Amino acid sequence: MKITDARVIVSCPGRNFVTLKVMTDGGVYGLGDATLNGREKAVASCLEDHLLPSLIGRDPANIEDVWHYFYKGAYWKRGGVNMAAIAAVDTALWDIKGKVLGTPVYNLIGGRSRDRIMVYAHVTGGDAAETVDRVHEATAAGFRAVRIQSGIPGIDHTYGVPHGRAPYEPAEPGLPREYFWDSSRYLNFIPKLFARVRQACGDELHLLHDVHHRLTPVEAARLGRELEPFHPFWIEDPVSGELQEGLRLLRAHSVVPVAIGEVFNSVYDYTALISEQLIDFVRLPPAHGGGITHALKTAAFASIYHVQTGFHGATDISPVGLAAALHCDLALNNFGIQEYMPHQEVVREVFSWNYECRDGDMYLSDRPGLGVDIDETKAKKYPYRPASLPVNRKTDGTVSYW
Ligand code: EZ4
Ligand code: CO
Repeated sequence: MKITDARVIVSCPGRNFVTLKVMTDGGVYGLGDATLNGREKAVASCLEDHLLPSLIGRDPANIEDVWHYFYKGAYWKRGGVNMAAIAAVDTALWDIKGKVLGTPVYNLIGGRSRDRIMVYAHVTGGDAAETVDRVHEATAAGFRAVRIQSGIPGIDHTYGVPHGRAPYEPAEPGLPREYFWDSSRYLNFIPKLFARVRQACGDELHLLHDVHHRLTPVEAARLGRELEPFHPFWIEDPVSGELQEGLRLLRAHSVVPVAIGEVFNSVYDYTALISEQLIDFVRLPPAHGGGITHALKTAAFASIYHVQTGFHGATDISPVGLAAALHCDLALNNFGIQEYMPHQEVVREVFSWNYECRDGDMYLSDRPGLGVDIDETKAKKYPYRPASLPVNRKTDGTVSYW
């Protein structure tokens, strides 16, 4: 079998998605997600200008060889743009292999380790009272795990806390907006939020929280300690991921479980964090970390140290990327939990998929390959629209992490 053609489809049904479609002489094609929020065109160019010309003519069956050809052969290794492009190629080849063999991808990577995939829902309120109300709505809908985020008293507009019930998209049209941040107000508030939610919802519900990389290591240690009585399932990105040493300080002072890595792009970002057992969950999803091939490698390394997966699954991962994560979730022994933020309704016009969320669990059908398709005619109806993630400033104007 030979790869005959490959094209990049950039489409904006409600938000921008970059999808790779790889065609073969057998008539079978495969899809990969190449969406990198706010850097869509860079990944499209990486594919069109640099990877795809040397992909044409190769045998799609040789996934491991193609992966290493692009990873080791590039000379410039790693990087978000490069690894998202390699991920798209890799995922498309797994999709092709599944379709050719007539079996779902999870069957090619170990089969089912479970029947259903526990997901966590996003719960966000303007304040603590509204957050509690929305947690009740999520548990009524069957979710057993929720990520709680809330507006912070004294901070005007916080990233990740949308106004009202508008569909939440992490990027907004146009140039980056600027939001404000105040760690001291945040640290004073979050333990109170957890106390209220625990009191209202009892001990069983899994509570997660995303710090969005904003704290210094010692601030993160304080947060970890103060949240311990409410036994969170995890706190996510407590410090910026590039400071691996920061996790040592947090770990020395708190037993709060830690999830990290949605902005990572390879197993090498994790070597100290996993081998020193400084974290508990790996967030790097297949779509941003070299595809299914590299996600399996990262997960296998994590499993040796009893670290589990908790893949990123926000709406800027397309249905193709989410399906790739779900096939891994079903197959991996050290699966922990999967993030799930439903796509806007309009996304169904362009993509069709084979997963379904019921009562807080995700189920995958046994459709061969990934089980996701794209309608290219519909995709053309929604041309690319520039959108950006916001920039955070401290209340005195200093640019900060977020
Ligand atoms: O900020 O996906 O855990 N989820 C998140 C997301 C990310 C966006 C960035 O593109 O932190 O909301
Ligand atoms: Co996050």
